[in-house]
Amino acid sequence: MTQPSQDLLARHAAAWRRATRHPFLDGVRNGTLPAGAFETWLAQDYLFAADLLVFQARLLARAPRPSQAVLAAGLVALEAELGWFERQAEPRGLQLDVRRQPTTHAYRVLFLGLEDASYAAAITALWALERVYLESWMGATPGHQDYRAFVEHWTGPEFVGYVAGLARAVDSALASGKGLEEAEGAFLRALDLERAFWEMAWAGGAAGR
Ligand code: HMH
Repeated sequence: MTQPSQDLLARHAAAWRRATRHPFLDGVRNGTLPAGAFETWLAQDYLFAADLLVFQARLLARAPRPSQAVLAAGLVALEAELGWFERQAEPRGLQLDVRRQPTTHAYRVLFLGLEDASYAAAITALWALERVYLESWMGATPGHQDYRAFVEHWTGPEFVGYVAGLARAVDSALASGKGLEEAEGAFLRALDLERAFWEMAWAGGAAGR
C-alpha cells in the first residue's frame, strides 16, 4: 500500500506543479528576476515564517509522542531562520517591518483555522508547505549568485531530512484512514497559497514598486 503522503502527491499532480514551478523560480535560477520581486518575497516570507512559528508551536503541543521530535527540532530551526532572514535583509538594506500583503495574510488565516482542525489536517498542511519549498528551490538550483544562499538553505541535506520526517508524521497521522478528507482539503489549500505566494512576489517586481 502506498503511503497517504505519496497518495496525496499522486492524486494532485497538477496542483503540485502549479505550487512548485513559477517564473519567479526561473528568475532565481538564471538571475532574471524583475527588480523588487526578490525583495517582496523576502520581506513577506519573513512575516510568513513568524506566523508559521506560532502555528508550529501550537501544533507541537498536540502532537503524538513519536512526532514531537521532528516538530520540536523544526521549531528551533524556524526561530533560527528568522534570525537568518534578518541577517540577509540587513546588507540588502531591506525593511522587514512591512505590512502583510493579502496572500501572506491569507496564510496566517489558514494557520489560525488549522488550530481548530484535526491534528492530521494540520500536520498535512505543514508537510505540504515545507515539501513545496524543497521542490521549488530544487528546481532553481544552483541559483544565480545573488540568490544562491537561499537556494542552498532549502535544498540542503538538513532540510531534505526534515521534510522526510514530516512525511512520516503525516503517514502515521493518516494511517487509520480516518480524517483523510479534511487533510486533503488542508493539503490543497496550502498548495493554492504556495502558488499565490510566488505570484505575489512576482507581482512585487516592477509593478509593485
Ligand atoms: C510561502 N512556504 C512559504 N514560505 C516558506 N518559507 C516555506 C513555505 C517553507 O518554510
